[in-house]
Amino acid sequence: MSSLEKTGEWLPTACILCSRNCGIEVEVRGREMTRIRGDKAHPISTGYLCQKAQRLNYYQNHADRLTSPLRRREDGSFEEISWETAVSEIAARLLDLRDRFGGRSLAYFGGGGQGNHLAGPYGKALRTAMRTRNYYSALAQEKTGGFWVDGRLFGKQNCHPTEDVDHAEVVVFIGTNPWQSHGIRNARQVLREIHNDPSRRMIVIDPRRTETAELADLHLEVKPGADAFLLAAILAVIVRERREATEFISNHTTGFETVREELLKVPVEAFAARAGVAVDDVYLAAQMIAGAASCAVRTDLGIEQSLNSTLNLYLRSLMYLITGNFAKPGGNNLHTSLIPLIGHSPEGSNRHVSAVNGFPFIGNLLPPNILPSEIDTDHEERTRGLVVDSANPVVTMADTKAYRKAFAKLDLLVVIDVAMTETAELAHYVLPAPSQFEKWEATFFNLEFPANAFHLRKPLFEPMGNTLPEPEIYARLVEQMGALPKEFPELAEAARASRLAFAMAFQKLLAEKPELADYAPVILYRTLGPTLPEDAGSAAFLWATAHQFARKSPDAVRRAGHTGDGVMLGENLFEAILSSRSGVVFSVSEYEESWSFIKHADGRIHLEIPEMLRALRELDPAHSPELTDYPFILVAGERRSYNANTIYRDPNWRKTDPDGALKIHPEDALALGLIDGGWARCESKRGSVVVRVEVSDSVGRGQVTLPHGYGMMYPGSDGKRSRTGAHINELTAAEDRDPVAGTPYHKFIPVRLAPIEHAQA
Ligand SMILES: Nc1nc2c(c(=O)[nH]1)N[C@H]1C(S)=C(S)[C@@H](COP(=O)(O)OP(=O)(O)OC[C@H]3O[C@@H](n4cnc5c(=O)[nH]c(N)nc54)[C@H](O)[C@@H]3O)O[C@H]1N2
Ligand SMILES: Nc1nc2c(c(=O)[nH]1)N[C@H]1C(S)=C(S)[C@@H](COP(=O)(O)OP(=O)(O)OC[C@H]3O[C@@H](n4cnc5c(=O)[nH]c(N)nc54)[C@H](O)[C@@H]3O)O[C@H]1N2
Ligand code: SF4
Ligand SMILES: [Mo]
Repeated sequence: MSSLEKTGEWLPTACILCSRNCGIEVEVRGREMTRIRGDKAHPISTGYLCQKAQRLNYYQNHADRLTSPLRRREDGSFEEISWETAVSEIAARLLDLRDRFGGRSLAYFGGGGQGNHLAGPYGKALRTAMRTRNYYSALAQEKTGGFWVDGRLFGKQNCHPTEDVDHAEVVVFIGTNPWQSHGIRNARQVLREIHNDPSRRMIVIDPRRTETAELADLHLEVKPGADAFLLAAILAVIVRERREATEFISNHTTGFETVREELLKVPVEAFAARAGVAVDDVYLAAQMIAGAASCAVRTDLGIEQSLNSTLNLYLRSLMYLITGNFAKPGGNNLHTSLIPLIGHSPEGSNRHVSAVNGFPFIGNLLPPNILPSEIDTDHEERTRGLVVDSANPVVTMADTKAYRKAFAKLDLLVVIDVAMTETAELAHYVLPAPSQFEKWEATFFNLEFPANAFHLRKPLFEPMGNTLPEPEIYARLVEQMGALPKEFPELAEAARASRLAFAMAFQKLLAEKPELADYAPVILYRTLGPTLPEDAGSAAFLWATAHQFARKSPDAVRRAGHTGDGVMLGENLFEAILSSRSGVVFSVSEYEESWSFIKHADGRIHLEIPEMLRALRELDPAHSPELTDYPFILVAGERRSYNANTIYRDPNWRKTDPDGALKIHPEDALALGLIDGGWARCESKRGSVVVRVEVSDSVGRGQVTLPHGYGMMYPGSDGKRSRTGAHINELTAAEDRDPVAGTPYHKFIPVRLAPIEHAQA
């Protein structure tokens, strides 16, 4: 691939820092990414990018890149080993644990971050060989409450509604700051468009006066953690004033009467007061939402990672559903997926719960908040072996202390990463992967509607050092574990002959040996893979994916401009995915098609969720959390201009906010004797961190905020490793989580603060 080592050429790829994955073009010189600009040919981002993407060379080239498989010695140091040794030893230890303690003793974490999901299906093959379902990921510390609600409303947890912000008259942002975090297409551009258009309105529900809130027509400064009260009050006003969409409700839903009765019991004034919002503003919001020709509701961590998380997400769904803003332009719509991001876990089955806590899977995932207690126990089915890929849970998941303690008890910890992370440092084996610009990659964030796109990215550089792409690592492990033969000569031969011959041979194999279906990605990689151009073998499974999708949704594929009859439509879709360097629209839906994505047998939306209505009944406006010892509410994890999860390790990528300062209201700072630029100790019931102070009136009294994505170790010019900024998950506790989804209460961490001298800091 030395032809990739070009000088001064602009090459298309995508930004890997958030789920938008904006198309970018990179000027490449040697192994450096020298300049970066938006790619106008990308079908969704059309040239947009934000300031974080400009710095991607700090991800590509830094001191912590891994270049060789490593094995930990007794004394904790690492030695370089060959891939053959690594694969055979790991496979043997996985088999040993599996066969002695059962597949349930093994677990898997991650499998893809903000930019890399192409290895996902291969990771699934490894889980099949491990005979485990235990699958933890960052999604299950934010989105699973919503998935659970969607499962009840629409029939399956992977019925995923997406908000059509582009066409909405009124947009409601709850607990999200898209100006910084994005989450919606070309956020800054779109937010300005809404702000400047007199016929459109924006409502923001956020305790902080964020950049997004500054652009809003109505900013409801809810008290931290009190969203359930506010959302219930808004819904109550809508039904009290009979502003619900009567015809939509009777034609398309069930259970409304029960929901309505519960909402009518909501004491609007008391709930508004508890939420800290003027009653008039509650009425105004209800009128704006119910009176709009169309309304899209977009939510994120501000309500997902706070008190009443799953209830909040249910109430936000009712907001667009009872007002009839579903399956229409400017509403929330179910969308197609070329590759679904998650699956569906049946409720009430004892096979779909964790071994120790009995915690139910949602969307096939378990919440990271329970993992330490699944390991650190005497339970006979405790987790003993763990494979982590593309995640740094020791820094990023709630309760670092519990994680470190639990990980020390593992019989086997394998980490696959591009960098020496805090989690990798605890591993028995560390397996190095090429960066996302050194291999074929893609994400499965294909969540758009009506036009949905997929971007298969071609590598810009040769792989660094002795790294192997994840698909190769997983294929070798699965083969070494004896789950699959190393060769399928007949398939390989058919692949060399023609795609049609291959299709027939592949179908014949799966018909004869259906048990191989879970290993299909590996089989395709080994057989069809070598026939694909430009070493794109790891994308081979997309051939089967494209065919399945075209069979299921031929009209949507044709509307996206792909042609061909029968199998040729799938074949052409695959070719388009493989050859389009800037991404391709794979489906264009009609708005009414949202109805066909509902999975309830009656085709209706089931509005009544008894557990949620009970949680609503139990909301007590007279009761507030006890805050005597820890009087401040810390938002542990704010998105800012210069944080991007833990994807950048070199702190020099930041242009501002080098320490990730704690924002505090001027009067609170004054009362505590904290000064702007000074230092403070921030202490929760679980731990304490030292923070830089930034006095800011964008936060309310009693609330303070810290960014996430700090607190990692990185070597300075003298080679000594030091920490940048506060490691906020030293403050969080695993047990502070939502009862339904297990998502953490990161936006509601009671803390106390005290000034300290710089020397101490
Ligand atoms: N710059 C940047 N962008 C990112 C990322 C990054 O690291 N940096 N990470 C990406 C990832 S992984 C994700 S999941 C998204 C998350 O994106 P967001 O959820 O939009 O980001 P946050 O800043 O964590 O939280 C959003 C808002 O919740 C508000 N909030 C806090 N407490 C409450 C509350 O009690 N109620 C309400 N209603 N709001 C509250 C905060 O003030 C904040 O403005 O961002 C993505 N984009
Ligand atoms: N307190 C608190 N904690 C938080 C948050 C918060 O707001 N507050 N935010 C949470 C959220 S929403 C999220 S999504 C998580 C994110 O946390 P994680 O899921 O742990 O993921 P990332 O920080 O995105 O980084 C993933 C890892 O992927 C590695 N990586 C990058 N490219 C590749 C690759 O090509 N292959 C492999 N194998 N590895 C690669 C990086 O080096 C890094 O170690 O953090 C969560 N943690
Ligand atoms: S919004 Fe910014 S961080 Fe997110 S993908 Fe686009 S350029 Fe990257
Ligand atoms: Mo996230």
